[in-house]
Amino acid sequence: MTRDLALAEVRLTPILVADPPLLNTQGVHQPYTPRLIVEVVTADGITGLGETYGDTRYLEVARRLADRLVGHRVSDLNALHALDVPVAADGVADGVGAGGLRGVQNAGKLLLSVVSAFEVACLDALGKALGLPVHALLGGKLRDSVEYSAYLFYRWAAHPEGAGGERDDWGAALDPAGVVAQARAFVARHGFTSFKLKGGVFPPDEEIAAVRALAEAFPGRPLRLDPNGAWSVATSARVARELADVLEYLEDPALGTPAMAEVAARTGVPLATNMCVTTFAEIEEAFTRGAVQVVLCDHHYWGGLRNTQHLAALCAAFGVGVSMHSNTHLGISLAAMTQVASTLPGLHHACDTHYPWQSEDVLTERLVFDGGRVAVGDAPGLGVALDRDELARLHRRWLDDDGALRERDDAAAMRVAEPGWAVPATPRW
Ligand code: GKR
Ligand code: MG
Repeated sequence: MTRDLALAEVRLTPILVADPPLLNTQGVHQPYTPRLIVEVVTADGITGLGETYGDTRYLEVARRLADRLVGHRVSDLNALHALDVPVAADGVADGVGAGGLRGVQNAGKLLLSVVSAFEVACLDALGKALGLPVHALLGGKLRDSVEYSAYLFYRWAAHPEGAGGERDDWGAALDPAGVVAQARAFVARHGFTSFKLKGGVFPPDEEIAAVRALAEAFPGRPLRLDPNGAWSVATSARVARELADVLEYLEDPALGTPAMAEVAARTGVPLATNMCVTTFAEIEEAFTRGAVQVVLCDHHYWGGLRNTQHLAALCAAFGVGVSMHSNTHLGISLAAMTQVASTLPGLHHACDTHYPWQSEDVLTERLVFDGGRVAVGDAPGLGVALDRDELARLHRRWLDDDGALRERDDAAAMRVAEPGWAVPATPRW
């Protein structure tokens, strides 16, 4: 039977999803984080799902893109990158983005993040139309499950008084003992065997102590530390030296390719990044200078699942490793991350995910970590289904918000606890 793969409708639903008070160099996560759920509906009535950042500037671009998509065939994935969508008019300022710590922000990256959600939604719909999982559309899976790392954060037990938000039972983690307790909870709840600590929050010696405590509690397990570029070259080199025997890699110790290249020249610890290599244009300088040994792919940054595969191929050509970055995300993205990760031949590191921190989701069934791994589904498309009641509830929260939470702003969230707080100048230490 011939399917009509042309899009008849595109639905965009911005939502606010509960987020715990996780600390980073830019402040603290807000009680609710904006995400955008994308639905593409074919003329035959097949719906494909995608998910991306939900801040207004992404939403505006997504609306423009959606307008151009009716009549577009879900199999025309290359054409998604050729649609004429004005972005610069959104006044996206160049500079290090507070929301997402994704290196320099610019209009091109913003567009790729929006396109990524449409590409995933089209692949989901195409897979459903053909009766094939997304990984089959990407050339087929190489593994039946994908390993994720426990993403440890310094955090408060609850959002500050008056900030609102949902409560959870993770407790505070503000010192080495708290970090180890959090890691044990991750193991007990999800079976993770590899750990990443988000750093850049406390002075480096405290974070070194936390990683040492993890190494003692979990001997031989892969450990990573990521201060999001908060350190000078000298501090980065010192931390690398002090943790050389326990680190799998050190992630973005210093900000930018030149600084990372200097650190790399001073240490044998592999350096990873999701900040200085976030577009194809940034690869040449970083790779030829030996600034990074591992690149964290992220389909939201790179413009989709197929670009993620292209990135992995380029990394392989240069002998650079691949891992996977995450930002606050829900199950649609976790399903997409798992499907593409299953197809990457050179993936030798556990992927990052924020999913265990998200108590809410828009799926009828949450994805499950078993032994720290997510099974690679073989059901058509992404293999996930939308819970429309939950989508409506989280959208209602977005509608009811006065606008304050519709843009992720970790510094503003921090000021609720500490009025006058400002993002520290870089390098902080
Ligand atoms: O969620 O606070 C956070 C993270 O710091 C996130 O914003 C980063 O983009 O996870 C990220 C990273 O690896 O740099
Ligand atoms: Mg990082």
